[in-house]
Amino acid sequence: MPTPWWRNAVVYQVLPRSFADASGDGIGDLPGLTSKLDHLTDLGVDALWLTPCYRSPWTDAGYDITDHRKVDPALGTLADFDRMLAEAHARGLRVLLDVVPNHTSDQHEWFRRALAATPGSPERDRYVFKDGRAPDRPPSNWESRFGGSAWTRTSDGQWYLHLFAPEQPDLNWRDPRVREEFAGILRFWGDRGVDGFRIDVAAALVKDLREPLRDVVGGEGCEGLDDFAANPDHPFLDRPEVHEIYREWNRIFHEFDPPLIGVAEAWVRGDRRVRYIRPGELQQAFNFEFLRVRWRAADYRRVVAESIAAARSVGRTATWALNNHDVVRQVSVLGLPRGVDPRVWLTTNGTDPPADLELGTRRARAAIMLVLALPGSAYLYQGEELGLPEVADLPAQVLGDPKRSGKDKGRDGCRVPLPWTRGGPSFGFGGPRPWLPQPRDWGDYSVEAQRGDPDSMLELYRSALRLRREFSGNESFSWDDDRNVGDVLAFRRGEVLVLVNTGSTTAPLPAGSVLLASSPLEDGLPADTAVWLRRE
Ligand code: TEU
Repeated sequence: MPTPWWRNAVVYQVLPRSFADASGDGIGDLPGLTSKLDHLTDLGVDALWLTPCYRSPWTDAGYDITDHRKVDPALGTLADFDRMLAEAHARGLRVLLDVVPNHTSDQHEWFRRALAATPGSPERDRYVFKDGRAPDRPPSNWESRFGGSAWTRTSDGQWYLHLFAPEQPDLNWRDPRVREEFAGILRFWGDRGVDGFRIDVAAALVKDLREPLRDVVGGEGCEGLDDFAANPDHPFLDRPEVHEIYREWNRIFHEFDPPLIGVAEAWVRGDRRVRYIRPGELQQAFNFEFLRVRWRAADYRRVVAESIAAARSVGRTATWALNNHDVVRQVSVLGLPRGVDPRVWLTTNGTDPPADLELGTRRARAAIMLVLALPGSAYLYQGEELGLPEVADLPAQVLGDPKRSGKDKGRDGCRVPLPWTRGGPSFGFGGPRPWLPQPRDWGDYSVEAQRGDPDSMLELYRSALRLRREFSGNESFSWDDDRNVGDVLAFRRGEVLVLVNTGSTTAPLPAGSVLLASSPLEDGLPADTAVWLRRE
C-alpha cells in the first residue's frame, strides 16, 4: 500500500486575514491567498492548513463561528473558496481546514435561541447552562483559558460555560444534535473537496456535567492542560468519552476516497496525546513540545526521542512545529536569555530585555534544519520562512486578541500581515492600511527582498524543503551515538547525517559532503549551527 501523503508532509499554516489582501480593505482574504499560492509551491510545501475563514464576528480571530458552512464576507465567498481549493489542487497542494467543535460564537443562531429560551429547555441543552452555587457564585471554579471564571451569568440567573472568551459558549457534546451538526459540517467541506481538518481544542469537547459539578483541584483552568497529577479524572479535559467522537469522525473521513484526515490540537502530553491517533481515530496530533524547550541539545534530544517513540507505538508518525498563531515567534524567543518568559517579555513591549534578533535568527535557522530532518510531518506557520520576529511593540490601541490581561499582551504580535515587497503601501500585502500595523523595517523581510539571496531565511527554507524530498519518504531514524553528546545533537536519516550544535563553542565536523548548513562552517560546526552531511 502506498504511504499516505500526510505521514511525512510539510504543512503550511495560513492565517488568511494576514496573508494577502486582494480587495485592499486591509483584511487578507481568500482571493489574496489564491493569488499567492505560487509562493507555497515555490517554497516546496505539500499542503496548507487554513485557520478559520467562516462567518464570524471575529472576536477570537475567527475561532468564534456563527455559520460553519459559510465564508466570512470580509474574506470572500464560497465561490472564492472553491476557486482557491481548485487552484491549490491544480498545484498539487492539499488543503486542510480548521474545524472548531468546542464552541460557537455567542452570535450563533443556536446560542441566541438558547438565551431566549427557558432554563431546562432543549434550546439550552445544546450548550452548557447551569444554576450557580448561589445567586452570585458560578456553578464551579473552572477557569477560562483567557482568564477569569469560565462561567458567565445570563439575565435569568443561569450561567453558561465558556472555556475561552464569553463570546465563545461551549457546546454540549452529549446532545445528539451537536454531533449530527458537526458530522454534517465535515461532510459539507469534504464534498467540496478539502483533504482534511485541524481540530481545535480537540481534548476538551466532553465535560463531566454530573451534578454537583466537580471543582478543578488547584483552581486551575485550561492553563493546567497537562497537569493531570492533581486531577487524574479531570472534569473537562481529555475525558475518555472524547475518543468516541473521533472514532465517529474517522468513519466519516473514510466515506471519502482518499480518506480525509484529522489533526488533533490537543494540549496534552505525549502518552495521552497518542490516544487521539490510535488506529480507528485521528491521523495526527500536534506536538507542541518544541515550544516548551529552549535551545539545549539535551532537551531537544529528549523531545525527539519521546515523540518518535510515542507516535511509533500506535503506528503513526510524529509532528513538529516551532511556530503557530498562538505563540511568540521563535526568532524572538531564541534571542531571549534563558529564563525569560516570552509572554512576560511581551508585556514590556519587547524592551526588557531586548531580544537579540541576530542570535535568534541564527538559532531559528538551525532549529528549522533540525525539524525538517526529522521523520514525520512539519507544520510551518506563515512568515517563519521569512524569519519574521514577533512584533512586540504593537501599540495598545490596535490589540484585539481576547487572550489579554495585565499579565498577557495577547497573540497579535505573531499575526501581523506579511510583507511581500520591499516597499509600497503595506509592503505588497494589499491596501494602504493593514488591520495590524507592520513595522517600518518589514520590507527587509519581504519575499521580494529575500528571493534569490542565498543567505536569506527564505532560501534556507527552500533549499531544506527541496533536499528533504529526497529522504522524507524513508522514515528511518537513528541516533549517532558517538557524536550525539553534550551540546551536539546528532542523528541519521537514511544517508544523511544531521548535526545541531546548541553550545557556545565550535564542535568537530565529520567528513562528508555538506548538503546544507544553517550558517557558514568554519573548521568545524560553529555554535548555534546545524548541518546536513552525506557520508562519503
Ligand atoms: O487554542 C487552544 C488553546 O488551548 C490556546 O488557548 C492555547 O493554549 C494558547 O493560545 C497558547 O497561548 C485554539 C486556537 O489555536 C486559538 O487560537 C483559539 O483562541 C482557541 O483554540 C479557541 O478557539
